[in-house]
Amino acid sequence: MARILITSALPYINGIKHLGNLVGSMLPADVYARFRRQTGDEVLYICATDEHGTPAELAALAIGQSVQAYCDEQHEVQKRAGDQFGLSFDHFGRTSRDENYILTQHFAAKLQENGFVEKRTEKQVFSIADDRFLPDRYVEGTCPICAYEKARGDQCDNCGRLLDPTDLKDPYSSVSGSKDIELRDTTHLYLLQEKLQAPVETWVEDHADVWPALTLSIARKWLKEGLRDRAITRDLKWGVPLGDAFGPEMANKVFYVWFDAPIGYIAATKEKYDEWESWWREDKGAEDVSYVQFMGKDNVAFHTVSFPCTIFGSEEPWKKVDTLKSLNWLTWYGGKFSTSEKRGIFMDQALEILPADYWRWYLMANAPESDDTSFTLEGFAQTVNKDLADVLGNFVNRVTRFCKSKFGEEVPDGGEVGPVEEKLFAELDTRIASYTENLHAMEFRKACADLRAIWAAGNEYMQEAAPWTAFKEDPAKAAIGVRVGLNLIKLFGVLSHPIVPFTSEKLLAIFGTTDTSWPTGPAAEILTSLPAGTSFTPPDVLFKKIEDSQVEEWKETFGAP
Ligand code: B3M
Ligand code: ZN
Repeated sequence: MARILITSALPYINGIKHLGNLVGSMLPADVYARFRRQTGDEVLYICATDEHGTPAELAALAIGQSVQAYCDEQHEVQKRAGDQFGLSFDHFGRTSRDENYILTQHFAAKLQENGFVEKRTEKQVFSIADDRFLPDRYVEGTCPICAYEKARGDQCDNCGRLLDPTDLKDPYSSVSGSKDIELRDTTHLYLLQEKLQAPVETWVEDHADVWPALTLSIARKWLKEGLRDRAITRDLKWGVPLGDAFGPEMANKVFYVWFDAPIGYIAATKEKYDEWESWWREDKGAEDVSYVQFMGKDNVAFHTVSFPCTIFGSEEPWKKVDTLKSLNWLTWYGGKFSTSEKRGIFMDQALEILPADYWRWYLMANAPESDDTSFTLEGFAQTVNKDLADVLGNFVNRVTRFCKSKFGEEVPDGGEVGPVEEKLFAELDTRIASYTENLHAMEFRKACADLRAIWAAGNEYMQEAAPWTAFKEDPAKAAIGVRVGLNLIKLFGVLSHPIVPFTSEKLLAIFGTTDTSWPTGPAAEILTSLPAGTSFTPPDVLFKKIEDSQVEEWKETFGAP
């Protein structure tokens, strides 16, 4: 039994996540966590809301709420949506809790003690009207290159040029629109990443054989450019306070959100488990833990380079990630899903129109693994109708109904395994092995293709065994066909659990079981394991087909192009 620690990138607090966020980290992590639990491993799947930083402050301000109240509320909203999607977090914490304050301050103190932080004074834009320093992207003005009037202080969205706020002509605060802004001196703590390049680089290269290509290429790109020292504090009120450890002039500042957020993985574990160190400290039991992180590609640099700098700099034996599964973008009809512009479908809206498994199946079967993938409602409807309704749903319906009408609500006796069954068993042996391997490798699209092929093999078998035609002349032949068919339903219930857990539960409930242990023996044994006489309850229709008219309606509702 292996010990598997799993984390998915912490969803930012400013509102419910869209389907792109979901498939980029939390959903694949959940699939993997469920699978590893089924194979008998000890799994700890941790996530949390990432609550600090300017966007949270501004979102709260915009609706006249205190940022604490805003985060309290949004945390609950995200937690509920996660539950409804079946995300099986062992704990869903919050980076604004005490545990994270304490650990973040601890890491900063260690970095200071070990000579990896330094104070530096610099000039930053201060908005007098807003009474706050403005992060670069909240300063807007006219682009010096292309004259676009809404260029941001970090970059011009029109010509793509990287900018400094001081490059802008006629700069103003994008928070209030005020032009009453000036440059002021401010002092920040810098993490001396240049000094930490060597250990981080060695560590990355040590994983060159095991990290997926996308992860490795991003990490290498950053290392090749050379790590630069970076400010880990901000002039904000909402965040982990520096306290008095760094001098009185620093006491009113907070840590940068990207400094405290990854520490949140550890802190969230500590929120719930007294034995949290056995997962996170190599000197306290975590040396045999295997740690897997899931995230979208924009987060990879923070996890392969920045956060490792914090850990290496602490010079303490913290558990470091073993494998990072990173995903590309899911796009909304080829464009961007966007939280700020409310473009796309969000988790709560998705569940208002269809149950979680419809989305889970589509998203995982089309996970943006090797490339960005376009979400379309048309593609969604097609996948659901074909895979879930026609292949899986129809199979279950046909077998249970036929059995009920001819043999009653129990597994029929009689008949013997023949060549048709042998052929099915052989195919399933290969497919299940491949499915298992792909789940282990976190190759989710391939895994879904295997699962679909397993369902389809069931249909083909029923087609050939054709108990409905056999029944009159040869009831024993019909009985073996139905018996294997019922066994297949139970097997589908187990194998489908990682991807479509609610459906899995329904399939297993047909036979009154909840046992999802991963199958190990040969298919010939598995598919004869339900003894004759076992009673079952035919389920209601598992999946409803999506009508063209619904697709049209949703396209309208969600503003599909
Ligand atoms: N909250 C993801 C994002 O907002 C970010 C992940 C943090 S993981 C420690 O892009
Ligand atoms: Zn420009």
